[in-house]
Amino acid sequence: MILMFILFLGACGSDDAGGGGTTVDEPDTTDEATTDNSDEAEATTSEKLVIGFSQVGAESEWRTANTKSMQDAITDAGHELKFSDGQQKQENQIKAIRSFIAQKVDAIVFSPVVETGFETVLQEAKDAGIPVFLSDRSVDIEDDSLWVTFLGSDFVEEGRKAGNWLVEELGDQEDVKIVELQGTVGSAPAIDRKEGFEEVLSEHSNFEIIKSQTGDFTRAKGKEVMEAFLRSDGDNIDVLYAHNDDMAIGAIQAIEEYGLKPAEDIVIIGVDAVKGAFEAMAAGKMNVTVECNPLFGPQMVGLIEDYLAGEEIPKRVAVEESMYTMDQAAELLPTRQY
Ligand code: GYE
Repeated sequence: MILMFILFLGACGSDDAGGGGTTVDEPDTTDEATTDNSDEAEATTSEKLVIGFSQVGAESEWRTANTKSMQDAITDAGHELKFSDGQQKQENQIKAIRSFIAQKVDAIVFSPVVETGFETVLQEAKDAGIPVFLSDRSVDIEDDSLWVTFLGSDFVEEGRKAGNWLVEELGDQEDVKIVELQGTVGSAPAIDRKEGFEEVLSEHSNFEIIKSQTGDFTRAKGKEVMEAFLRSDGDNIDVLYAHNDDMAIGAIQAIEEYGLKPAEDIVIIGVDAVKGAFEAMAAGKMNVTVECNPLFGPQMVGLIEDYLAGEEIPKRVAVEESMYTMDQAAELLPTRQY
């Protein structure tokens, strides 16, 4: 009993060292691939944490599934969640992070709507000693000490997968004309999915992207922009590459209203692999979707707990994913969780 009491006192003592509000020493930078928190307080894993989550918005099926996964994981682990929906606006996210700092949360989960412009607020979080965990989307900031880790998908690879599928399907066809629905301007998935796709196509001269415009990752805008594409290029369009399924689904409606057959007259490629895409594929209206798995709430909570318990965390953690075609859709649809 006495020994246990001494151990308990020891644990309490070390807890004080990592208290909020103080700037912590720079972590050892000898290993750039990890964030080492071993100087920090130990044994905080069983503690109830207060976690602030600044989410992008509610723009897509993917986002809804991701929000739920994160909320469930945080509350199921017995922690308290402070949630903020940024409504796809950077200024809302900056405000939310400032409010989390003022409330002295233990950790911030942050899914940045765009890649740039968050330096100042992330520096404020660092100065307050609050660790930031990048969720789903990363930032384009040189000082990587402003966040602990980035947990999310490899969007460039998703773009490559879309491109490779297209090359396999239509590689021997002459003069293939593609329209592209981009995600939110300046967001990591829009930039990277474009880059990966173009990287593959650049090696095949029979493909040409004739129109490329943002649909902001929503069905409504996807439909609207596709209508404009059809008005200007009508029967010339062979392929639609949409940076997410919601925009593809909006575009499918536009194509039908225009009097063409989606998946037959125009090949439809989406990204995310949400239920709506499986339904469209099972109905023969969409050809393929590249998976982007949003269900990484439990993985994120694990990283936060490990970090606050003093463990070394990799700077980059990937989410595992695949891709699915029309002929697999009906069989897999009942098993899809998002
Ligand atoms: O693909 C899209 C959502 O950042 C991976 O954001 C996410 C993307 C996802 O709006 O549907």
